[in-house]
Amino acid sequence: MRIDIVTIFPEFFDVLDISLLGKARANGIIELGVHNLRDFTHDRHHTVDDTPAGGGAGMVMKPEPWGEALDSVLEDGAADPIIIFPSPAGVPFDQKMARELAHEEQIVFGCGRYEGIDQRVFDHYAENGRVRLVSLGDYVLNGGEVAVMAMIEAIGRLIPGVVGNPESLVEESHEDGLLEYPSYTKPALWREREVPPVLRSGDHGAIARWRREQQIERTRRVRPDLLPPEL
Ligand code: 6GU
Repeated sequence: MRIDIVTIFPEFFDVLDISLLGKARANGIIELGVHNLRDFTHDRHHTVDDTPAGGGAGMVMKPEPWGEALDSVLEDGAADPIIIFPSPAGVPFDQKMARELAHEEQIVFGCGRYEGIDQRVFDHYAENGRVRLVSLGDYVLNGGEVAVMAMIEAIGRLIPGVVGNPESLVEESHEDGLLEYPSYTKPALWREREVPPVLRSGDHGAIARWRREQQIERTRRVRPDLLPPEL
């Protein structure tokens, strides 16, 4: 998969050199390009924003640098890229979307700052390709960079070969629509708290049933909105 990021803070993404994603890049599974929006300006001050049409507070990102940056990134990219703009006004990002995006050949992330990007940028690229506004949740971040980091981590670990043991992807929160069950390791007794005896029983059927009950109980308690109607 090829991932391109357009941002005014390219250093933000230096951390993608490390950990699981860094290894995936070294192995050639993920190809990453980080592009500075200011490189696509032509004035002395590398201006990327201007006052909002119609008045009001804050600044809006100008369309011209975005047009040049995105054209350049799309020029030598995949046949059918998807462009994602992180935005609190977008559709909610979830595990299902992460799974779908893990199959893309090229994802381009456009990180907005200030009060947003001139609407014509979205409209222009949506006319000839796939454009999505995507939100991490119902709160406001100063810019899209942190949101894009989260999305790249969620998508990247679902690409075959990125996570060493694919089985570890199966039994985790949201994969089967429920929250994950609690995990324990040795020692059997720690600070007067013991590992639930069923997990030490060797009875795999009983363990599977206990874990399932724990998933349902936990989901009902903290995320009743996720609970399927039959539960
Ligand atoms: Cl994707 N972007 C910004 N700027 N704020 C957010 C968000 C995204 N998701 C939640 N808040």
